[in-house]
Formats: sequence, C-alpha cells, structure tokens
Amino acid sequence: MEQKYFLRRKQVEPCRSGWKKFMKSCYFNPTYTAGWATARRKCQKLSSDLVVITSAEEQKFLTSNYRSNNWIGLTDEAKEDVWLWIDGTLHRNSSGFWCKDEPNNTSNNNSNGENCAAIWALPPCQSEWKDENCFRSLNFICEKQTSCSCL
Ligand SMILES: [Ca+2]
Ligand SMILES: [Ca+2]
Repeated sequence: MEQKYFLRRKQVEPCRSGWKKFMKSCYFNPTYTAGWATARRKCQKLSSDLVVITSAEEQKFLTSNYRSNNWIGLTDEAKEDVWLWIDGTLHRNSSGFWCKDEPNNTSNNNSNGENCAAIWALPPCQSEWKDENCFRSLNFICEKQTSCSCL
C-alpha cells in the first residue's frame, strides 16, 4: 500500500526540488555563472548535462522560465562553424533560434573566436542564440531526461 502510494507520487513529481519539468525532461538553472566547460561539468555532477534544444516548444519553455544569459549544450569548438550538440547531434545553422547575424565567431576579445552557444537575455538578441567566447562566465541550463511518461 505504502509502496504504491510512493510510486504514484514519484510519477507526479519526477523532478528533484528546484528543477522544472517540461515534456520528458527536468531542467535546472544554477544561480552562479561559469565558463562553458565548467558549466557542463557542473551539470554532469548533477547527473545531467547542458540543455539540448530540440523543438520550438522547448526553446519557448526555456526563455519564458529562465531570464539570464544561459549557456546551452551547443559548440563549434571541434571544427569552426560545425555546430554540434553535446549529445553528438549535428545542428544545421539555418535551423534553431540564432539572433540576427549570429553565429558570427567574433574575435574582438579572443583570437579563438566564439565557439559556444548561449540563449541571450538582452536586446537585440533577447531570447535568441548567440555564439560567445567559451571562457565567458554565464549562467547555464542543465537538462536531465526522465524515463517518466507522465504529463
Ligand atoms: Ca566559432
Ligand atoms: Ca557571436
């Protein structure tokens, strides 16, 4: 009896405290900032990884819930202008939610250009993506997939 109750309860609240549920994932937006690689390690320590955005709905969920400049799990560090999600998926630059004229690989402050993607919070790129210097300290969003099929 008690076990049954626990299972049901677990299905209704599949995300840990402080994490937000959307579709089949839980999301977390730590309050501190870090460079992209450190941010990724922080997510991994929480049994998650930087967010991989696969739909317009997910993008909208993220931008309406998290309103800072946030690293996402997208990088062209391995090969310039070949953007890969951290799960290995190839991202087509024509898709996604890039801000106008982004990614532009600006090398103003860094000879390596810009190889990590972030959802930006400030105009003129509000709620859209920019490539940024990976060492810049930004907020970030972790995503953990759940096996839960509940709503
Ligand atoms: Ca780049
Ligand atoms: Ca840029």
